[in-house]
Amino acid sequence: MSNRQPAVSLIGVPTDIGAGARGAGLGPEALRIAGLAEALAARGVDVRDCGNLDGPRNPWTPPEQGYRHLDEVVEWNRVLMDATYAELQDGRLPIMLGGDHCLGIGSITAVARWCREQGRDLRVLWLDAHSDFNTSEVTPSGNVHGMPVACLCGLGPDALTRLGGDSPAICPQQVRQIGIRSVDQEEKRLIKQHKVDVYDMRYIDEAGMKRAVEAALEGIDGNTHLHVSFDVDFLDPSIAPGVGTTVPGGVNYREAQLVMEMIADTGRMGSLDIVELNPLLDNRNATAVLAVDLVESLFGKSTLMRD
Ligand code: HAR
Ligand code: MN
Ligand code: MN
Ligand code: MN
Repeated sequence: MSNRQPAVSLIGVPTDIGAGARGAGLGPEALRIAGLAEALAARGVDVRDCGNLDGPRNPWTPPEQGYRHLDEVVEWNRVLMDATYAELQDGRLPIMLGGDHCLGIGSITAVARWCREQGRDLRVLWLDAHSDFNTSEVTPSGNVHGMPVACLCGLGPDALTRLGGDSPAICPQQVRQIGIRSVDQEEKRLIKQHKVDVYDMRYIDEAGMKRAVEAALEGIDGNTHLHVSFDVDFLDPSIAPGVGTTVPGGVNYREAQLVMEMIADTGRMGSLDIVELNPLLDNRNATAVLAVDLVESLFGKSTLMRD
């Protein structure tokens, strides 16, 4: 255990404002109950739990002009952006406890701004079953948790694409997606058009997770800030049932550990989202416990001492 571990700040964002099922708003508490702070502290990490952010209730209304709850989504993301930026300014590694994946807009917009100011190169690793690259024109649901990557890349409503002032917050070339196995028809076209680098389950089947992660991490160096956006539905539903949008054929336990261990080996992770955990659909908090186990690996817990 080394004191090279960064200090972390847990930021709870108890909302399902962008999701298609209720319950992800309970995610932060489930992760706390699964022992996230204690597990990190046991690894020598200085942990600050900032508690939960506050924001509008979920009105649970149908889409308007292609978006569900856009005003509320904007408000939650604004609050999260400010909180994330404040922790980065304080020299800490923010861990966002979601909440649904629309919150990636707020956290990553803050990270992108901070990286620009610090002259750091940002790389975003998007671990997910879904590409989350829909727009209001093509979304099948209007749920904004299917749109965060597009919004961050400048495709979406001004209120989200310009959350941090500048748009786009990031460009598609900074993103690597792993574990993808559910992409809507028109979303596929957008992914291709914007040349997002996707390591889908087919790639993982054929080349293996090691090759996928090596490719996704290629080119990072000492100046890179790695942001990991971990959508729990990345994992196969047999090991992670507690999510609103399960897709079969996902990442298994060992593959997931390998991803996290390889990220830890880079020493470049500077921020993390844990999203889409839905305790109402979980089996005795097993998915939260698994998420904590994987986060421990992100912070260097591997089977053997390697250095
Ligand atoms: N692609 C579908 C939609 O846009 C489902 C998106 C589900 N998204 C998440 N996050 N669970 O990855 O409605
Ligand atoms: Mn997602
Ligand atoms: Mn997903
Ligand atoms: Mn560089």
